[in-house]
Amino acid sequence: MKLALIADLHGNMTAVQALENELIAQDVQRIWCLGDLVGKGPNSDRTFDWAVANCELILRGNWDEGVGARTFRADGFYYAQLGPQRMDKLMQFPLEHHALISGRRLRLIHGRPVMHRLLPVQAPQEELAPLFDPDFDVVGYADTHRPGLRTLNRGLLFNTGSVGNGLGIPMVQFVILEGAEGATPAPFDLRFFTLPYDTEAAVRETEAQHGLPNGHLFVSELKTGIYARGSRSSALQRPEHLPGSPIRSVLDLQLP
Ligand SMILES: [Mn+2]
Repeated sequence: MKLALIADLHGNMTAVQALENELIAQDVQRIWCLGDLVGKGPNSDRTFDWAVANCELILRGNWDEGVGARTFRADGFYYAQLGPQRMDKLMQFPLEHHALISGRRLRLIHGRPVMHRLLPVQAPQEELAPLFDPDFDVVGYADTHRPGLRTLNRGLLFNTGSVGNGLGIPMVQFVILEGAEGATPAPFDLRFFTLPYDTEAAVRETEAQHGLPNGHLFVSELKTGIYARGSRSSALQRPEHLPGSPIRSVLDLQLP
């Protein structure tokens, strides 16, 4: 079985089209999406529709939940772009999925909101180990927008990276898992892809969406792969969320 694990499309349909072409070239028919279809990028409606049409499984990420639950008034652009039917579906995606592949018990999540804060694969072992409870062998997630792999005492932890908002490497990032479905021990193979795509076209798409919240920061991330939203000043562009809640809680919930 050959299975693509993708995540963090974030409204970047130019990146998703490049992904689709590569999955066809790699003869991958099955796609599981670990969430964050929407927000940040220019075309949340189109990435949502692509995922629904092409993915066997879609998990709910922190951005899907933030938008779907109408957490932030500044996100009104996304509500209008998605429309009520897609908005309703966002909150119906499950938060996690379990599978048995090559005899390994696999747990898949987006990251947040199952994780209470953003955890890179380099996070302290004591924070990551509970993800393997009660008896998982492999945990796969996304959320950081950076691919990663780590062998913990509890098992294998991997991160798919991001399709539409790759950080560190500003390309389409995803994983192809090869294994045999079921309990029989067998090879379990992960391939980490970093796929170049037409980032200039993605920038043009973003700049054409007038009113996209923090569109200039998304353009900066597309061009450089350097996270642009971490500064206090960018957090303060959402002032209506700040009274009564520290800036840090806003960052924890919504970023990247
Ligand atoms: Mn994300």
